[in-house]
Amino acid sequence: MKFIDEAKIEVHAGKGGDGSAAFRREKYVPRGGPSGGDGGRGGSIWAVANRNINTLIDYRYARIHRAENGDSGHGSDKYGRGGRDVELRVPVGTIVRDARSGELIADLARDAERALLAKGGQGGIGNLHFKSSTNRAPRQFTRGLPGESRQLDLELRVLADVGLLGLPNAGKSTLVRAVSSARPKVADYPFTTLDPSLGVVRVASEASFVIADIPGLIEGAAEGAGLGHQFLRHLSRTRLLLHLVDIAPLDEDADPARDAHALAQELKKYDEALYRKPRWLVFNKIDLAQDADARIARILRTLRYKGSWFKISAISGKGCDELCNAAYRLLAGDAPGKRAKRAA
Ligand SMILES: Nc1nc2c(ncn2[C@@H]2O[C@H](COP(=O)(O)OP(=O)(O)OP(=O)(O)O)[C@@H](O)[C@H]2O)c(=O)[nH]1
Ligand SMILES: [Mg+2]
Repeated sequence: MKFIDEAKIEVHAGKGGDGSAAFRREKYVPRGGPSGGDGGRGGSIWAVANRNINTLIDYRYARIHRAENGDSGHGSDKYGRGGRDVELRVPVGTIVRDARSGELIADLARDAERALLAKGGQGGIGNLHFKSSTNRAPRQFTRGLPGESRQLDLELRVLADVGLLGLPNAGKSTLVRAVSSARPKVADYPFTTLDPSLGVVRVASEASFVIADIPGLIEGAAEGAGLGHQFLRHLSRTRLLLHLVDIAPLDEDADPARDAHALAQELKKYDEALYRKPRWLVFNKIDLAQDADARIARILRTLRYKGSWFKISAISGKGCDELCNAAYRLLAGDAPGKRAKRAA
């Protein structure tokens, strides 16, 4: 599944500080020479690849990035301080282009790779550098130069980190709409989703992941029932599966526990490796059942399920943050067991 995560940003490097035109004023030194120092260089802006960042979504929140200006030079031979550089942390695999010309500026293929996006302006020259045998009291100095400014397009080819599984109508697309800006179609009939799509989920700054919405899976998919199970290949690179279970199915004779078991068996038939990935049960549509907790307890008991589970209402968003935070922690390698150990 080809999915390109994109962001448009603006970078403005710092201006160089002006050179200074000052003269030495000291007691007992009657005619002090020039003492104006140079201005500091403006801060530059860099992109730095970081393997802990998964998406470009932070750059849709923060579009404009500026580096500090350099300080002006001063008297007494003092040079201005340089502006601090800014480092923009981006996912490994990010491609940076000039938005106007389309020119490729950087292709950050490896962790910690750096690329200069906008160079800080050079500082001006102070009058102490203009001193010569013929001009002992120069008043010349130069101004700092402006920093580079650029409009940039960031691009990243992403793969899904988290995959959604569930019967048609379980609410997979609704969940993707609740937690990301992706807008897959939602409707109250089965097989609304025909093609997989991806959404970017942001749980905090520099903490995001990609979720895949796929068509509903039904019993017998391995034999071609429903849409078959070919689309499960889109989940092959995921690291976590969320199995959505509708606790209030329209068909009142439906048995969510039995269906959940059947669906897991379909997964196993398709690919053992996929079946063995971490998979959590997510009980959806809790807003529709007064006795949601009792229903959930019954399903857990019938399935003898001991893994992690969540209860949500994808339509109202209830419980979705907890689910996404937990998913992110697993992806970031911060499993609950590990955290307990660290705290101890
Ligand atoms: N009341 C309620 N309705 C929900 C909830 N989540 C989803 N729905 C409804 O359930 C129906 C199916 O939702 P979808 O998100 O299209 O389900 P899906 O799993 O993507 O379905 P397919 O694409 O057909 O596999 C829609 O009418 C949704 O509005 C929920 O938490 N509460
Ligand atoms: Mg759908």
